Amino acid sequence: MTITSGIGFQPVNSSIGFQPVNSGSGSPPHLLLLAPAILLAALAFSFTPAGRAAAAELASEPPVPERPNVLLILSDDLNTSLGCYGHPRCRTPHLDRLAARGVRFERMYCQFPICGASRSSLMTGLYPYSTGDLSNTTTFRQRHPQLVTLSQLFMQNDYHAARVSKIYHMGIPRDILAGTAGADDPASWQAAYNIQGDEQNTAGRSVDHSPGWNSSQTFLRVEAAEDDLAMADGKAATKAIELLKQHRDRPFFLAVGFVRPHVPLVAPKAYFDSYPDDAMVPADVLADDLDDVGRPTRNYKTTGKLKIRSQDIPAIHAAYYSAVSHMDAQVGRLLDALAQLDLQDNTIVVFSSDHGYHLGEHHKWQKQHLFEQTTRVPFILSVPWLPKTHGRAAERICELVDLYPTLADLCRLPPPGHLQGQSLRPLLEDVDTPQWTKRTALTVSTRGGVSLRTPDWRYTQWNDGEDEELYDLRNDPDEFHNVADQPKYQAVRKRLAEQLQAKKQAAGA
Ligand SMILES: [Ca+2]
Repeated sequence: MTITSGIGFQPVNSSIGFQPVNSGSGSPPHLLLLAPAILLAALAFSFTPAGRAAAAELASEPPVPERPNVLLILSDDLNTSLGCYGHPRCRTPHLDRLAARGVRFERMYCQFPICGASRSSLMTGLYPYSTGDLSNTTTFRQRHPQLVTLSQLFMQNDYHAARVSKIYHMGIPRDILAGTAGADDPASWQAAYNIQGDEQNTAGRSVDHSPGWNSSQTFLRVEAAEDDLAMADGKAATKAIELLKQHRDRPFFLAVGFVRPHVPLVAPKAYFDSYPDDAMVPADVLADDLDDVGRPTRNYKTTGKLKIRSQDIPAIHAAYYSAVSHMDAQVGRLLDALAQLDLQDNTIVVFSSDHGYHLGEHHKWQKQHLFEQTTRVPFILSVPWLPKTHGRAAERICELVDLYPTLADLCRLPPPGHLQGQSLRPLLEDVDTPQWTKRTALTVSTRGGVSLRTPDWRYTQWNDGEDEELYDLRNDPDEFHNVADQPKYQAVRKRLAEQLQAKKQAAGA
């Protein structure tokens, strides 16, 4: 048994049933006293078939740290435009290398396609109906003053928990311009660092690609004259690296929020130069696509409503991908720092986004919709000591609300009783495991919207059930044809409506 010097971890092989014997940070003499007993137990176990299999695995797998660190990276308004998700144009080499050291979740869904409500759900482990956050506010503390958030659980277990930039809701660009905390939950951190950036005022060529839409959320491109380090996400990465250096010798939970590709689309000019407009491919759309959906959603954030001109669409895509690649490079800086600081093998890295994003599919833009592009999020979970699934994709239905119990499980912290998700650990050990029983993902939205995603169907209600949408994903993966009114689908519509109702109630509606 070896002790990783200076960091206070000890290898524990959970697959053969060892419990951590050293709950404090770094007490090697106790370990040495316990070692003979553990060796005897291991020797007896090794005579069983399961024991031999476990011993064989042990030979090739890296040691399990007793108190792993957690680096949680959240991007903002990022859909699955990532190389490792098979995107044909957007380049994300650093997230791709993280995916090679972890599992990529292909069907991970957010619980609310807007920043504030999604983030408070993810950090509390509760569905939005239970947090009470059903818009862009973050008020869960009013309803749950004593709730232990994800990072608080780590704090209570003697971890250092820190936040850099946007984890709970912040208004972008407002809170970045002012360097303010937005709707942060101060109880969640021992230390919190806001990032100030110049956003749309950054020096460089600036173009508004949706000039007819007078809004702070307009598609503004800023080809910055300065480099990565001068951007908001560059500064956030720099601060996070400084914290990794400071806290490398004790267990930490570090949450780093990157604000790109949220608009304004600010990035160094070189990224924009690498995405020429004429290489972009607009989404396939049906002219009458929205004729079959309810009135509350039909006109919400459409190409027409936002006055987006068709000739500007390629430039919007190019600017979005430029911002994604810039953000990806900041992820790369964090991964490099983990390796340089010898933290690579004892740090769990999670990368995700608060929700997906439309870039013209269904004539729609941005968020708060309930189609696949807005509800599905990228989710990469890297656990260095579970290498059998590295580079694999999990195809099973999962929800962001599953993150909290997963991290508690992986770090062997006692999960609080309020959690509404399930640990993803079985999928990290076997991406096809029958142990994963979740079959539905629930996403709530504004306008009385709620959607149930199953492996084969999407069933959505708007206007508190007045309007319905049903998509047969085996035959219509692009969700073009709402079949909720068709006679032959009434049995499945009724079954999904019942499932949705049951899941809503279980989620606290
Ligand atoms: Ca349609």
